[in-house]
Amino acid sequence: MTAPESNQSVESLKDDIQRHVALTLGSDPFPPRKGRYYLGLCYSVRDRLLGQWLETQRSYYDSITKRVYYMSLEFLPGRFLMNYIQALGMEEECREAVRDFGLDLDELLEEEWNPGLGNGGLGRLASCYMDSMATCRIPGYGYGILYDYGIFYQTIVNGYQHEGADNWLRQDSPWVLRRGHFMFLINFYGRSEAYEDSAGHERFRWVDTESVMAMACDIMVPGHQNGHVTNMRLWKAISTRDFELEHFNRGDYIGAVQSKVESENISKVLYPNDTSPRGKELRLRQQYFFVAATFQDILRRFRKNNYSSFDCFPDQVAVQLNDTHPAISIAELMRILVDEESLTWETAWTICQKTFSYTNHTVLPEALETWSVELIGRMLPRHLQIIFEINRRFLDDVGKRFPGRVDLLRSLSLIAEDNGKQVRMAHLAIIGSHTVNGVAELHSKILKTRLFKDFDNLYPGKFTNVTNGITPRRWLMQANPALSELIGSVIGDEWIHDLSHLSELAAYADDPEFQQRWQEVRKRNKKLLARYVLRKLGVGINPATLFDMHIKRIHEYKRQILNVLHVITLYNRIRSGSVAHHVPRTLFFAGKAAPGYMQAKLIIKLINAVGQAVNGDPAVGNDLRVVFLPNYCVSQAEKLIPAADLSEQISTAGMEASGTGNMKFALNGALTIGTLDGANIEIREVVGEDNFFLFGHTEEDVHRLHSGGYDPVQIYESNIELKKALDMISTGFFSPEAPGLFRPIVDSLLAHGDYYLVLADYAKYVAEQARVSKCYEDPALWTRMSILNTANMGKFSSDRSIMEYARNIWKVSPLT
Ligand code: Z16
Repeated sequence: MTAPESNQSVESLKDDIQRHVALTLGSDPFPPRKGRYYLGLCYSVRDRLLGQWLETQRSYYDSITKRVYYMSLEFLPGRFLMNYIQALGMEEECREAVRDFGLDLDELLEEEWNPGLGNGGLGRLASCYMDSMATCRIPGYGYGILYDYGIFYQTIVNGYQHEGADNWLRQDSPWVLRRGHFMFLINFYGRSEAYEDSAGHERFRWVDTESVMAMACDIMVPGHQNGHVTNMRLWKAISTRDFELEHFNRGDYIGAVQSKVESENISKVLYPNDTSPRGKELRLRQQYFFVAATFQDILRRFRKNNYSSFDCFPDQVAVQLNDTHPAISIAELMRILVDEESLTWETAWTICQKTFSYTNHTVLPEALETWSVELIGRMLPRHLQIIFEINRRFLDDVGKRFPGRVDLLRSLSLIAEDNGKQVRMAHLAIIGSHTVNGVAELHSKILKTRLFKDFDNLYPGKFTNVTNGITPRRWLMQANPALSELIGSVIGDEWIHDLSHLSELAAYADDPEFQQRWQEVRKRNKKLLARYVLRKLGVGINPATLFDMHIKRIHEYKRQILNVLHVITLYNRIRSGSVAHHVPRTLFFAGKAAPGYMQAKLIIKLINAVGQAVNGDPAVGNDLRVVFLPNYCVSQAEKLIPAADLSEQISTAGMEASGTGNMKFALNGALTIGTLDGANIEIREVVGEDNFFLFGHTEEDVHRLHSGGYDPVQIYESNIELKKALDMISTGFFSPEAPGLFRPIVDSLLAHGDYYLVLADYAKYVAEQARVSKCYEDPALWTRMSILNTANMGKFSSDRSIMEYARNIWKVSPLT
């Protein structure tokens, strides 16, 4: 770009910003104020994307291509502004424009609130996939709910988690385009009524329903500098006019307003449980609301292309179910095809199976969704009938193929009977889909050989794997500009859209000059983080120490406790002077606990209590620090990850389906200490055994130990350091004001069998941590390992994942 042109574009951007401040926001542009100019910049950037977005959406219609519908109750897109700016390739322009107003772009970016429309990995994965669909030009849409309140805002008060309301739309977001005229009617409750059609066949219709409207709200997702902009459509609940009129006519004004407000509660708040769904009525209402609205939109688009027959529906539509949360889709599509479009059951079922595919994200038994037959029957009476009919035909079929196998019928049935009648949503998703995938090799294998073994026998080839990925745009280019620049200076920028190019870095792994530049970048990132921690917590940390990070949802299977036991062990060693010298470490913890998960909340308190003891002990000095950063979210992850030396991925083997934080760390040059679990296994495979700190029992060991004979008490008795650490916790060393406070944690380990095998892995973990420290003392070795981690992470781009879905599951190809 020539200088005059770029000056011109900077000048016109400046004009736009001021015009928006004055005419969109109605504020005086003088003097330039941060908050107003931030919004002015947002609107100016948005203007530049809208044209591309309209054109992309039009091109779908023109090419009558098969589209992908990625249905997810959760999205965690993170902040948009920088993502949009970089997608448009106008970062320098923006920096200059705001600089001319005496403002700093990086400061403006901090004005943006994070849309927390998800819990953790599953929601963030959906957003990485949106980014990759846009960058790979896969014709697709994301569908979800526009919650008024995202995941709760976490504060730490006296070491305890407190939950605050995250009213992220309080000040309208410039990124959410509300389509006030674009609404669908959604029905609930009522009853299913049989009637005879003109040909004398028995048919059903859903009558006497209550209804609510779904309003479309769109968010743009741009590809990286390719002019392609994908749409994410989030539904917001709006009460129907009928609803109001009925009450108003009765003269019941207050009642009218009250029921209006209640019906709009559907999209009010995200449920904050990550892996243990609670069978709450409002949650099922959210699921169906979102499914019914999305299918009306899908059908509207299908009809718009003038299709003569529904037989070609699966050639036009691929629906990916992100976990079982949208699985009621299968009954909904059957209802539409059979009741409204008058297709035969058999035809409708074939269409369904060709349309849907389902991604499973967990094997934890408490996470597998079920809904009581009573609730579904009440809220969605016609859908329950359809589910029963699907089940009847399915079990009929199984009975014919495996005569006399009552056990098999019971294990495969859509209805579980052991705990009152419950509909198993995973079973519905499996039989209604053509493909079911797990999210990492090990996880997919467990689905086939343990969790859904009987289904795998029944439908050979239906189960497959697509290992998760992360978008290099957000997780390297945007989050780590210094490293991106260094990488670019030796291998160019190809990696941004083809991450396999990172392998060219391997040639520099032992180059002393490159190593030094690598270390400088990492040091710089650590200093930036230290400044952030000081600002946020008022705690000083030393960037020369080893930054050891455990950041993810707080859950027993993720074993934050194992890490805490290591910290206490180091603490005891330092205090007793039993190590000649110690590699100074700073431990970072961050993550939210589900508000009803008491054990997880107690773990947060314990981390903070241990931190308080360690940080306040003069005997420890700089050698060990523990910080818990409140309110972990996407933009906090972007600050933490580029500054990490060590990534903690220490879940009990077999329990973390994939993990994606593990990928973000390794991509940014952190080394991993981890178990053979989820995607850790595949990360270790590509970065090399020598460049990964492995410990712990394997999934098969875990399975064996769970089958009997595991005795944590015996391990406790025989390991002095472990015993000491546990005794300190249970006798109140970290809670002198309430000595029994942490008893439930120690009880879960000693009295209740240590289900997550913390004690079983303790010794190996502590030993491997010692190896970490030793390697860290050799900067050339550590830096080499770090470079080789980044260099070999090409596989974990979400572009690769999306292209696998496109080729093998959706059967769609990129637009040209
Ligand atoms: C979630 O984030 C995940 C699983 C689940 O059942 C529910 C939620 Cl909200 C996570 C997995 O725990 C994690 O291993 C995986 O990487 C992620 O989903 C994306 O697949």
